Amino acid sequence: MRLTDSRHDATSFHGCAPRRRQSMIDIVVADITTLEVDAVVNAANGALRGGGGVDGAIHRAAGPQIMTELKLFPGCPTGEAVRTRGYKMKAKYVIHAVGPIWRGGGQSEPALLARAYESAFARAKESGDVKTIAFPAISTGVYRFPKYDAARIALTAMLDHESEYARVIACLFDDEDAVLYREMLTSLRRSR
Ligand code: AR6
Repeated sequence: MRLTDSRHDATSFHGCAPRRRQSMIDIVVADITTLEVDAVVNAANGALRGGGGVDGAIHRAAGPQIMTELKLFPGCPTGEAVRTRGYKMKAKYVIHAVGPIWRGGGQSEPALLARAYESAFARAKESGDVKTIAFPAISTGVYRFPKYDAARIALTAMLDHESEYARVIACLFDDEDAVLYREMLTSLRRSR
């Protein structure tokens, strides 16, 4: 199932005029490794040596060369991100962003998650040729960040940067998460 921000498909006048894009944030349910985008963001760990979840899926899809490139980095602090090539994936780049482990909220987890999204956007911008970028819901799996707050933080960053990209994709793994994202996006747009 594929869900999109409803504003994305709005027509400008009585349905007769050419379609006009109002939103560049797409909310989709998919395996992020299958998306045809310039950059896929990975929910990595600080060691940058692979793992489970979306990290494992990306390493499997990209092939072993991605680990060879990652070994050039000593690691990556929480809230930061590094960029590698996408190798066997359709995406030209993988941006490995390290979100925080949820420890109850008193260890700057929300600020660190926001920084992870900002760092990922910074690595994308530095490449000079990323027009389309897809994000998983960083920290909401093994790292247990509460989904509602994580969605608000993720979509706030995406709204801040959407004008710089042809497409920003929030890629969720199940329909329930996509519904949460869609409602959150509508509410955040209203409050801007
Ligand atoms: N495509 C899109 N989303 C996915 C996919 C996929 N193929 N697989 C999982 N998700 P997680 P984290 C969703 O645990 O919480 C790893 O071991 C998943 O449903 O992958 O940041 C790393 O090496 C969830 O909503 O990342 C780290 O050690 C979201 O992606 C640690 O897990 C993030 O879940 C990072 O934990």
